Amino acid sequence: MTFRSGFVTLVGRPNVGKSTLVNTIVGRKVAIVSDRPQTTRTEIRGVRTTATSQIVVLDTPGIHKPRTLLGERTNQRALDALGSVDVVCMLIEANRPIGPGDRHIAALVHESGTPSICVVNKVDATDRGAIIERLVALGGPIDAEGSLGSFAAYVPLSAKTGDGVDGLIAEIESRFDEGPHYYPDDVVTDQPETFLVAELLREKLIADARDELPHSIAVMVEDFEERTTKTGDIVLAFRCVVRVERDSQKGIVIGHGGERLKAAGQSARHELERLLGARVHLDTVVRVDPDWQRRANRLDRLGL
Ligand SMILES: Nc1nc2c(ncn2[C@@H]2O[C@H](COP(=O)(O)OP(=O)(O)OP(=O)(O)O)[C@@H](O)[C@H]2O)c(=O)[nH]1
Ligand SMILES: [Mg+2]
Repeated sequence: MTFRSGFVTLVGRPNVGKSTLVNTIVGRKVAIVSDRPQTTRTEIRGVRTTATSQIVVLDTPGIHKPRTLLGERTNQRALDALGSVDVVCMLIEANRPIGPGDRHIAALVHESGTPSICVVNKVDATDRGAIIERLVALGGPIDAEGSLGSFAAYVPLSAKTGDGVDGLIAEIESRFDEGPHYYPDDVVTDQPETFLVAELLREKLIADARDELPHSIAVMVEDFEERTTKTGDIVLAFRCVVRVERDSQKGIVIGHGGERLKAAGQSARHELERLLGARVHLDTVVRVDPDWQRRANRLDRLGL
């Protein structure tokens, strides 16, 4: 039997569900998710391997009108991931009208010349009639309202419930040629552990954050150590630095008596212990660093 493999990029506006879909395709959480736009800031690879195929799926930052250097860089990362892959999946939301942002991204996808699939996500959040109407409009004349130009396939699904995801996987695999194992069978992501730790802590910190705060937070692991306890248990200890842009934000992140930061840290730790299969210790400090989003040297240091 032939083994098929290849690379697929997920693109779309912020918040359409790209990271959720990556996690569902891979079957493990590799990318953080939030209901705030512009959560993903770097390209993240997820890997799904079966007996007959390997899909390397690239999660990208949502493409948006940039207001900071960080925004410019994240957009560029998404654009870079459009070429040099076998398939591009453009995600839109079933429960929201198509807007200028979607049309802009669709034009970029078509320009790339890469075989493309239009994924209509969040079908669980709207009714069947609306989904069918959306699909009919998408397949209509290219310049008609509701069309995004011509895609090789249209797949309605729910990244959240998994409904329809097998259909997308089949569409992707059918466009792959015979190929190698790009990653060993047990690998699900290319990210180092320290990146996952920083991202999960950021996810917990932005989960109940309001207004601009989610955008102002950056998390980095500055130090890592593997310790053995007296009883012989291994503990993975990470020193995390949370950056915010203003003093007032520092207070909000830490919370009254440190409660908020503690709760976020605990929640991240529990999830990390499950994912890494080891005991985890997080040691976290919060620093104010005005304009970290606008300064190239800061972004370089943060790997952003
Ligand atoms: N109802 C519903 N919600 C979903 C679905 N997929 C994702 N979401 C929600 O949509 C929000 C955004 O999901 P993400 O996966 O973070 O979106 P994203 O496209 O990666 O966003 P950026 O990283 O900001 O570009 C979260 O609140 C998800 O829980 C879905 O199939 N159904
Ligand atoms: Mg994302």
